[in-house]
Amino acid sequence: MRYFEDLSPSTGGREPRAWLRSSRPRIDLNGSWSFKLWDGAPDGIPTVDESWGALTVPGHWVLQGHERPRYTNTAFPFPIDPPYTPDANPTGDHVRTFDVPEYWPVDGAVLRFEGVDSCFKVWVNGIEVGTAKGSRLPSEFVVGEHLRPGRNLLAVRVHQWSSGSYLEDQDMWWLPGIFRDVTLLARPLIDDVFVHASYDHLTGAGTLRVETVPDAVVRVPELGIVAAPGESVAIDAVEPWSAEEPRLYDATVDVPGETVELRIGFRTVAMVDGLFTANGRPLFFRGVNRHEHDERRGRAMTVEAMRQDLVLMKQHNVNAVRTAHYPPHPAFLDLCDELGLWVIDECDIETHGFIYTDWRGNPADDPDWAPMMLDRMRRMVERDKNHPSVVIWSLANESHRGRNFGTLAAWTRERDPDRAVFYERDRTYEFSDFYSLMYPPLEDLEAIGTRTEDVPDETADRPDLEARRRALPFILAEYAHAMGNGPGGLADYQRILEHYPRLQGGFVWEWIDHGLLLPGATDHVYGGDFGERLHGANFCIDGLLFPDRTPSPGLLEYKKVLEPIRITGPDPLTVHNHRTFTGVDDLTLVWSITTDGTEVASGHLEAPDISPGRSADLPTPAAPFSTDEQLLTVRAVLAKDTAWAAAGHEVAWAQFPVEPPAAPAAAEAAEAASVLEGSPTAVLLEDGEVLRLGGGEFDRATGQLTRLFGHQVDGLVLDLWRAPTDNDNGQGGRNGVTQEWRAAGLDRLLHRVESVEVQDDGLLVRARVAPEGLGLAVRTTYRWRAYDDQLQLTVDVQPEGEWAGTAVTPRCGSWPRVGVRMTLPRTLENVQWYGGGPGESYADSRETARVGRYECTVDELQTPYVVPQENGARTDVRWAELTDADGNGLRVTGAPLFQLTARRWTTEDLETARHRSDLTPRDHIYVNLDLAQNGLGSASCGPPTRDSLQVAPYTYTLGFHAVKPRSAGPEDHQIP
Ligand code: IPT
Repeated sequence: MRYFEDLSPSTGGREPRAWLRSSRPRIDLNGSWSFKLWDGAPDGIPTVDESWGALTVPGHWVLQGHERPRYTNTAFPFPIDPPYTPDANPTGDHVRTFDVPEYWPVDGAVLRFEGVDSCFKVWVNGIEVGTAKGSRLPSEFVVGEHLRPGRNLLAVRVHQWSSGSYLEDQDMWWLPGIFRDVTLLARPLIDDVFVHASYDHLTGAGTLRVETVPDAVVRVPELGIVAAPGESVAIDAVEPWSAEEPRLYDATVDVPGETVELRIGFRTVAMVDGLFTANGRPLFFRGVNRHEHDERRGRAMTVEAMRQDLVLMKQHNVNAVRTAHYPPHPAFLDLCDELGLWVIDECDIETHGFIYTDWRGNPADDPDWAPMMLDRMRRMVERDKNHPSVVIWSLANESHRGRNFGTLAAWTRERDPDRAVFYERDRTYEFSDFYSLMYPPLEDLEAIGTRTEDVPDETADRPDLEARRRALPFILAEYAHAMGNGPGGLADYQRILEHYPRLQGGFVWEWIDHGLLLPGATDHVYGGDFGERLHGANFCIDGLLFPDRTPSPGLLEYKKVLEPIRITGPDPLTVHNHRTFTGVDDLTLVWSITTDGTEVASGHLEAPDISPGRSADLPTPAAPFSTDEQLLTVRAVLAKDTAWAAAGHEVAWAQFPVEPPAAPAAAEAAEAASVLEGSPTAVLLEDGEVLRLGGGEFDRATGQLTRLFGHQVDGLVLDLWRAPTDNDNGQGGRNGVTQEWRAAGLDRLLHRVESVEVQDDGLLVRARVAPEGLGLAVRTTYRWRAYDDQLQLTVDVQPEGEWAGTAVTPRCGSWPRVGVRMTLPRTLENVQWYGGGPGESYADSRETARVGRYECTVDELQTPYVVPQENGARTDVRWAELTDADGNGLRVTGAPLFQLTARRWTTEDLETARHRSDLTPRDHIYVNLDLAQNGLGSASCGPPTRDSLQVAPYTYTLGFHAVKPRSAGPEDHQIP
């Protein structure tokens, strides 16, 4: 059997060990290598000739112009024929020379690969030294005897497919290659180090024991420790490590000729009374699932991008990361130690594609595969065992139930009893210290919180296992599928997660969109873009970051709902500390009061020190008198710079309406007068085919608005449609609403004006809005009136006919939106509004929208989802203006609120576009003024949306005004 198809994990390699920062000499072998791609696995030793090209290592050849990347979600892109691979097994030969200096200690030197996807063989100076599998794990070969001073030749043959691929069916791009660092290390004298650093929260004492080679000396200068290997040293008082205060102590391990540098964090994790604790306190994970992804480099991550990920997580109140679904580059965990994140380190095992054999032949349940699986677990645990940030070992993802997990869990517990073990997919949870699920509906989560969940089928006749499972704490391994526009509903999940102690937090799926930018391209590609027959489409474009690492609105919403400090009020104004370990003395509280969006007062509040879990009341700032809308905004910001944000960075905020002091009678009267009820002040003029009312001109025959305060407008009609989001579409048609919306014809509504009635006080247009081919309809009236400088429109909507469904017509229970659409001249491209912002918001993703005055251009209102879909709505808008460069334009007011969307393309353009570049600006601006939109949800992989916009009668009112040039208010917020 060929080595890449056998079940041996690797041959000729060294035993796994920790990733160490050593003083021993090393030669960096990253850089430009010679490269040749073969269709299948060639024989013989790679030999460079003129047909070879160059390739950058670390890197994936498919992202450097050789063949193409491939994306499938669950399906293996080869027959399920374990352990075999198809003959067409792309194989990349990589060759480079390197110089070993005369003085360099070749004896016992080790060649180390941090990650090669998926199987490789290595030759040094023409001598085969070994093979390895396990893409996201290190391999080491002793090569010293084959080296010589001067020029040496290194050849690596990488097979895209191997028996190992059956264990690597993660939902991500298939990206072969030497994608992590390659290094030649002088013989390690300190072979391995295992740090055990615990913390006793009752006494504040620490214990340190470092296992390493016999003659080494362990030093922690700051603590005055000089210890022998294996010696247990008690320290009376240490500062513990936590994600909130990631205190690290520099340490060294020395032998003559080698120093290893360590950063030690003292912390103890334990299960106490059915809860997972660190340093004596139950942890609460505000987490994300993170794949390694770079839009150009794939999984060949730079350290800068890793740091950027973690800085962004910290800035967005994320405190935990699950390394979905494989061990990350080792430098990532160093950064987690340094910046402070709790880590679930997940092994490189996923056999998901066996769903297509109904799990027949699943390697996880086949003892023949146990050695290969255990090899992976050992390589992860040994490599990462010294990171205080890693608190949980995850055996795998999505590999069903299998006996081999028992082997992995037993070995792990034996080797490292000081951490917990996690595996989600085995419904008995026999080998896991946690109960866990993915994407449950809220009701299920609530039942788990109260321990009233249904018994899983798998434990129904195993009372012993069921009793064990029911006692376990719960982690929500994945939820809130952030595909496209969404997720919605984060606040609902958070409320439940925080309410029940058994629920120890969750991990949103997922951190970053996997869109790839191929050389020279401007659009991000996803599955199907190369005409592949089997692919996962855009299912991996489901992150909180866009592929270029710009935060999406979903991440901003997550930041808000995760706030570890909560501010409630306004009277009493209370600050709640939801942190686990630390007080709030790193924060400053600042407040401001705005009147109609303009700041009129501001100040600081002295925050008393509040211990974790406690709260304190503060004096509510007093507002000056006003009859206009007044809002108090209180923000908790960092008082000092940290490693991940500068002083002033906002951690939490809240906004409250200010109750004005009792208003003097005159002011009340003034306020009453501004309410637009009673008699209209302008009358309708008939002028041939044109009707004039206030600033509006209408077509006599159709009742259509044609001009507004001199600006040409078109097509102001009822609109119920939006470009479906990925979450509207559901998963394979399940749980989504798009199908139902299309079945009800909402994507093909036609309008028939029934009457244009000129009335004493205005114009009444009655219309029937109904889909092609169906009998249902929406009776719509547009009532126009004019008051002084305002033209007012009241839209009344009455559903009629078979919305509830009949034997032949499916039920349609919700509408995408209720509002009007209209077309404006393209020059009215400057937008100002007073309402929710600065970014988009939707019914179930609006916690982060703050009421204020904002301005930007129509182009800047767009959210650049990789796959175009509904986006960019601003909610709770009191008024909005669209003006041209000279300041002429229109103002729209709500009564009191509306939702604004404006773009240079139509909803239909947005709906049919598959990539950003499919959207071409048209000659107009298309504006939607809505009463409401359907929620977003996360049904692309999850339960149906809860915040649905019911099919029902609605009435709402808008006012239109002219805008003339004036100077902008100095307080207007700019969208950054
Ligand atoms: C879950 C996978 O674990 C994850 O890798 C990803 O594919 C996610 O779904 C959806 O994007 S599997 C879950 C649907 C049972």
